[in-house]
Amino acid sequence: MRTDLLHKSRFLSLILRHKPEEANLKLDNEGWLYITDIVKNTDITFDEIIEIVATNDKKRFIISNNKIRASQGHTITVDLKLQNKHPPPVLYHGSKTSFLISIKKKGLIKGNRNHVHLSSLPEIAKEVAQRRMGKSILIEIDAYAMYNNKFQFFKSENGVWLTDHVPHKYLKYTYIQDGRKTTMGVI
Ligand code: HQG
Repeated sequence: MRTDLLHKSRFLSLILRHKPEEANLKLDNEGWLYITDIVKNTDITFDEIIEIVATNDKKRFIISNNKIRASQGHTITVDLKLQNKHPPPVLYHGSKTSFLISIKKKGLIKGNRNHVHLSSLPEIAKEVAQRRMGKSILIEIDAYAMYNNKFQFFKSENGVWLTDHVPHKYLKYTYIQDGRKTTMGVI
């Protein structure tokens, strides 16, 4: 994606997930903004919005009825109207060894976001982990056991698995070292 579009795409993420007030806008309860309002209040044109949505690597945004919203990743409260869904038996989450002591105590928590974000593919979870500095870990989640124990799972419009909290007993860790994996089991 062109650099100027990438900046605009990041700004769209900011206003659609975290701070709509940066563009003097307010999301509706389900996270939508009118495209025309974004065009009015920012330097992003209608055509650029269409191009960003179409070319976004993770399909982060969705357009419907002249409105746009982020498919996941919000820190402001929105109701995406997602239905509880049977997850694949194993899901993955990428994190950092520096978070391990806390993860061991609290499990995976959603922090500022509305959900804990999980992936059906270990490669994607690894990429998520590697967005941050430091030693990465790939965490395997026993989604099969969680679902049987009545935990709810949701799948975002762009295929990210979401849940409220993953207690430590459902986690298994793998350290990622220079692209190689070392399985450490449950710690
Ligand atoms: C960690 C991207 C301490 C967690 C990705 C993560 C994702 C804990 C960080 C989406 C913890 C939160 C979200 C605990 C979890 N103690 N740290 N108990 N439990 N953590 O950015 O999952 O590219 O809020 O491991 O694709 O990294 O933006 O969540 O490192 O789907 O579309 O706390 O962001 O999507 O970080 O990433 P984040 P995330 P986009």
